[in-house]
Amino acid sequence: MFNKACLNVYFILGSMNTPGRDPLDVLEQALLGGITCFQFREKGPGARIGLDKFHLAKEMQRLCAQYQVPFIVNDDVGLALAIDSDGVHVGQEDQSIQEIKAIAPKGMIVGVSATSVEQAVQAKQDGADYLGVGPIYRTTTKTDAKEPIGLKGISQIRAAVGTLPIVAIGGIQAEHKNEIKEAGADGVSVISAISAAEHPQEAVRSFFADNDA
Ligand code: TZP
Ligand code: MG
Repeated sequence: MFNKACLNVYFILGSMNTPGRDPLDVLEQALLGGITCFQFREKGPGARIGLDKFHLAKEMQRLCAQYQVPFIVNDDVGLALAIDSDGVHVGQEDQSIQEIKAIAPKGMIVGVSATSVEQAVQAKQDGADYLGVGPIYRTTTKTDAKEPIGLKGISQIRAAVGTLPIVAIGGIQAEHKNEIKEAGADGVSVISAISAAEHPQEAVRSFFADNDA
C-alpha cells in the first residue's frame, strides 16, 4: 500500500549513476539499508535502452518486491504498464497525468515533478498521487535542473496543496532531512548521496540517524 510514509527515504537510480558498479548491487544495498520507495530512472548519456532497459527494470522490480518496497518507473509510461510497476513518475514535459490516469490500472501511483506553486496546484488538480518538489539545493546529477527553490519553496508548495504527499529532491544529503521535513515535505528523494556513496547501505542508514519520523 502506498502512503506518505513511503516517501520517507525515496531512492532514485539508473545504471548511469553507478559507474564501475553493478546497479543491482547498489539497489540491494540500499534496500538492506531501509529505503522506503524506489524509482527506476534510466535516462541521460549512457542509459540503457530497449530490451536492456526492460530487463534491468524487471530485475530491479523483483528486488524491490522482495523487500516490499514500491517500485516506480520514471517517465516511461509504456514500460510502467508493460511490467505493471507500482507507479510511474513524470515531469512537466512528459505524458499528462490525465492521459496516464486514463490508461493506467486503477491504483497505479502517479507522481509528478513540480518546481513551482503553480505546477504543484495544477498537478494536484489533475490527480497526482504525490509531488516530487525541487530542486531544493544545487545538484550536478541532473544537468538541466532548474534553479533551487530552497526550503521556502517546499513551505510555499505545502501551503498550496494541503495534505497531498510531497517528496523533496535535488542535492539532498542526510543532514538536510530534518530541515526538509520541518519545511513541510513528507520525505527526501536522493540519487547521488546513496548511489555514489562507498557504502550505499550505510548511506541510507544515515538518513534515519536522527529522524525516523
Ligand atoms: N530532479 C530534480 S533534481 C534531480 C532530479 C532527478 C537530481 C537529484 O539528484 P541528487 O544526486 O540527489 O542531487
Ligand atoms: Mg521526466
